[in-house]
Amino acid sequence: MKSSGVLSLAALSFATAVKAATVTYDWTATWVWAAPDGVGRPVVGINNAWPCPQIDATVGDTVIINFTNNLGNQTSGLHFHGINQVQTPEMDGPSGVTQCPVPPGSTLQYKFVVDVGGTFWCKFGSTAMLNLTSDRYHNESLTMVRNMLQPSNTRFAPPIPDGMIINEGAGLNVNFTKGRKYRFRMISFAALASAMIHFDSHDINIIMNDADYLQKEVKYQLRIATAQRYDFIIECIDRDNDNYPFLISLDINRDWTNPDLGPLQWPHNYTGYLTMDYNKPNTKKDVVHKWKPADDSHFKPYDNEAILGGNDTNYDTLIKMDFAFCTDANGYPRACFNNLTYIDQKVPALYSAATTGDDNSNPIVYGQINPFIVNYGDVVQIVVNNQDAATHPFHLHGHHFQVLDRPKTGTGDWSGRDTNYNQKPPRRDTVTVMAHSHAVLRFKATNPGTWLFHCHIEWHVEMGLTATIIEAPDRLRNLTFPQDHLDACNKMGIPVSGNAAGNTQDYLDTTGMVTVPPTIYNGAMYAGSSSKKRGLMGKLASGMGSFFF
Ligand SMILES: *[C@@H]1O[C@H](CO)[C@@H](O)[C@H](O)[C@H]1NC(C)=O
Ligand SMILES: *[C@@H]1O[C@H](CO)[C@@H](O)[C@H](O)[C@H]1NC(C)=O
Ligand SMILES: *[C@@H]1O[C@H](CO)[C@@H](O)[C@H](O)[C@H]1NC(C)=O
Ligand SMILES: *[C@@H]1O[C@H](CO)[C@@H](O)[C@H](O)[C@H]1NC(C)=O
Ligand SMILES: *[C@@H]1O[C@H](CO)[C@@H](O)[C@H](O)[C@H]1NC(C)=O
Ligand SMILES: *[C@@H]1O[C@H](CO)[C@@H](O)[C@H](O)[C@H]1NC(C)=O
Ligand SMILES: *[C@@H]1O[C@H](CO)[C@@H](O)[C@H](O)[C@H]1NC(C)=O
Ligand SMILES: *[C@@H]1O[C@H](CO)[C@@H](O)[C@H](O)[C@H]1NC(C)=O
Ligand SMILES: [Cu+2]
Repeated sequence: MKSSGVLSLAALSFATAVKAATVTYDWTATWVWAAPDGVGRPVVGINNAWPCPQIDATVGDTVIINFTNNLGNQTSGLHFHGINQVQTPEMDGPSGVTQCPVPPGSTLQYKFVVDVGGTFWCKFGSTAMLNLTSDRYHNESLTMVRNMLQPSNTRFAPPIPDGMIINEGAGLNVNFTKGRKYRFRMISFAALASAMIHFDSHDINIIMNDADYLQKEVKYQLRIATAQRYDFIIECIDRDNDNYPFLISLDINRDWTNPDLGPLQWPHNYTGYLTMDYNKPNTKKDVVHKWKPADDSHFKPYDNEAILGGNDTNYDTLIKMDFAFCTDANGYPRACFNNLTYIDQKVPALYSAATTGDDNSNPIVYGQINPFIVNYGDVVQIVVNNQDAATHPFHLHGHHFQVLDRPKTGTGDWSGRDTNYNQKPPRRDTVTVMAHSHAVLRFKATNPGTWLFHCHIEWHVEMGLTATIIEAPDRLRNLTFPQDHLDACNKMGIPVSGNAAGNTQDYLDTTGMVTVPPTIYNGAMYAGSSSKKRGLMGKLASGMGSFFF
């Protein structure tokens, strides 16, 4: 799988660059025992510790991470969620896409420039200033994925979380002082569930989504889907004179706006406090009678950037993806775009793009990874038709897209008419698409690379709900890779050139490409160099995912 033991990275402060610096880290992944909610299990730690360290950098800085995989029984890698990797597509991290999985005992260096400010994440990142939330699974992920990917799972059911954790178990309690404003940076590392948040007696002043500044929005409730980030301000005002509870609830409904679902289920509540007086006991509960979170598709970008292309109809390339669950040739449950599930190939997509000459603009070269070719400079419009009865959060690597339209549940597929779009659309990198409805997104193709577009529910990634944007292939033809990246491939026995099947003679010959997903799921399990399997986000591998603040 493309996301081999990916540890996603945390938290960069967003100060404006004064003078570009280089920040270097030495990170070794090892198994450590952790019990953030009282139930222990092995998790992937960095330098023998968990929670993992935070990266602090400034826009313009170069970040270098020497990453060593000492997990012993699993391949791994790092992905820097929300960092666009401008001019460094080979540093994006997903195994099978921009690199090979890093086998145990190997070291590989990530080096990139921080292109935008804001809150990003390292799946293992958590510090006092960062506040985080997650759903929590007690079972081992490999077992859960194997149980899910069985022909008997005809309802495509994902594992349901056992609970929720906030700030890796540390909780969230804010010392609340009159006259002060508190900036929260909320990150969802959840594998499945979104979270709702509401503060007793206080507005939520939303100023940023997914590291993009917004015109301030004053709201009462917010919903954060897996992989999203929100920065908001809570003010301690003159009349405040109490300890105020706030409520975070896991949203495990398939679609919280659907009135036909029966009684709403909010099984996992967390109450935190804005504490003004430590001598008062924190016993008050924040009660929410109905969740009606802010509609983030109507937020406005701080910089007022206009719709790309200048108007509703002016774009160069249309990528239309119909998403529905599907069944493969062996009767296993999968998720499909346009009736095709993503299947990991022999050669990582970026390596194929770099080594197949002019043919790299032909999607056939890449195999069944749902490749979409876009040309340099194109204004690209992505339309996702969600034909499922649940909402899904879709995430794009390499870009922050504009959200032109994200209509309500039951709207159905996109009509094909480009009208009534947001003229100043919010930009972000993860958007929730409503059930039986669609979303219209745009970005400008000025970042050559091979970028994943996928549902960020980890279970759906494992079912194949992923596409690959092959951006500006003519500018990828002479891309070179660092020797340590090539070494990882060699050690894994993975070819580094040719088409998806590793054919270096006839790039359009599809012989040897993988067209049916394997029936036995091995995730990132490593059993010596013969194992080419990749899989499982580190999050799942470690059973973690957390909602951070
Ligand atoms: C990271 O690796 C590079 C190349 O091997 C080395 O020069 C550098 O000293 C390492 N940095 C740290 C902090 O270990
Ligand atoms: C949470 O975020 C607030 C605002 O940034 C910060 O003051 C506080 O220390 C953080 N608390 C925890 C427990 O992380
Ligand atoms: C975890 O394992 C137990 C015991 O096998 C099983 O009953 C439970 O359903 C599993 N939970 C998940 C979320 O897979
Ligand atoms: C919050 O206040 C308590 C009690 O005064 C103090 O012990 C604690 O260190 C404070 N926490 C922070 C993050 O300032
Ligand atoms: C969780 O919070 C919601 C909203 O206030 C409430 O309706 C529900 O009863 C709570 N659930 C539990 C188990 O406390
Ligand atoms: C997917 O398959 C269905 C049923 O066979 C068909 O109606 C539909 O047109 C196909 N969609 C695409 C995008 O190929
Ligand atoms: C790639 O390299 C070849 C050989 O060095 C050169 O002829 C060609 O112009 C380069 N192509 C691009 C797109 O830079
Ligand atoms: C790898 O080792 C860890 C820690 O001992 C263990 O929890 C995990 O199940 C192992 N993974 C596999 C795939 O065997
Ligand atoms: Cu999904």
